[in-house]
Amino acid sequence: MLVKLVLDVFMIILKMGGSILTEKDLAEPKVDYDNLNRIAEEIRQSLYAEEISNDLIDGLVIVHGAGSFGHPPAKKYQIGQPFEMKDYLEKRIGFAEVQNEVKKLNSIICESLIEHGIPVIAIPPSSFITSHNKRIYDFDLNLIKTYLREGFVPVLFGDVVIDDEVKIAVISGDQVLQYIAKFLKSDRIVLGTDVAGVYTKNPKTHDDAVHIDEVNSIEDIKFLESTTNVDVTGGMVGKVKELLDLADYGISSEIINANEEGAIAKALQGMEVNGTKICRK
Ligand code: ATP
Ligand code: IP8
Repeated sequence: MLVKLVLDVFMIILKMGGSILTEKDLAEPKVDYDNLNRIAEEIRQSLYAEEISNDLIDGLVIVHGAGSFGHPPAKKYQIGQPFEMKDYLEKRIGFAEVQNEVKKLNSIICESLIEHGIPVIAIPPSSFITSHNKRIYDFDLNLIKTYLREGFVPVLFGDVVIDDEVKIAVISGDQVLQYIAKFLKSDRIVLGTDVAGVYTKNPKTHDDAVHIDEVNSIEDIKFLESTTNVDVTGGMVGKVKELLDLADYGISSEIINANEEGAIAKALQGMEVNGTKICRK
């Protein structure tokens, strides 16, 4: 049975997708500053909105994706794929490169959030999380709890980690979110990406894609293709699988379109926003 580790705070996790914060289809790392600064402003407004209790600031965790900073090098070096020991040096260089890139993105994101008056503290997963066969198994949440108690907003992200089976692995921001949400029992989980949730097909490439309002089981998404060939962590399908896993613990989440001005602010404040809800029936 899960024990709620953070007590008596209304806890929200916001994932800002790499598709919205970066130009993800590019092979070169590129930040979308317009989106980043707009979303930072929406977060600021939500944290300090009069109708919202000040307690909110005690309970916000931000997770972001790797976008065009992390996915291209992770793909180039095939981090997480089996390899021979003679290739380990090259793999370690790849690991270092990916970590350095996601750190750069994290630094840019944190800079914008700080400029908008949000007291963020970056907590890089590679510095304290390890995995077993690409799934997180060692993740000490105490530091996150401590920062939350002190009124900070912890910022984590998709990163590379040491794995006891495949030696080095990529863990998505969605997996990080899922783990935190599960063990800290989050009250609201919002994932902002560049489409309004899940469709029957990729809405960016198929005009006939139909929106899915609610996903309750893996059966609902079995026909979906993987995102783009850039994403090393399963794209939209990988995201929904993580969220269904979370739904098994009675925790529901919503994927929304962060391109829509005001959508993140509304979702953080608990208002209705177009998107896809992931929950068990
Ligand atoms: P990151 O993983 O870098 O944080 P993200 O969380 O923003 O990125 P992606 O994993 O890139 O999100 O998933 C969103 C993308 O999934 C959209 O840009 C969309 O084009 C693509 N996609 C593919 N198939 C579908 C589908 N059936 N429904 C919705 N989006 C889809
Ligand atoms: O962008 C991927 O995390 P995501 C992390 O949340 C890396 O899928 C390092 C590519």
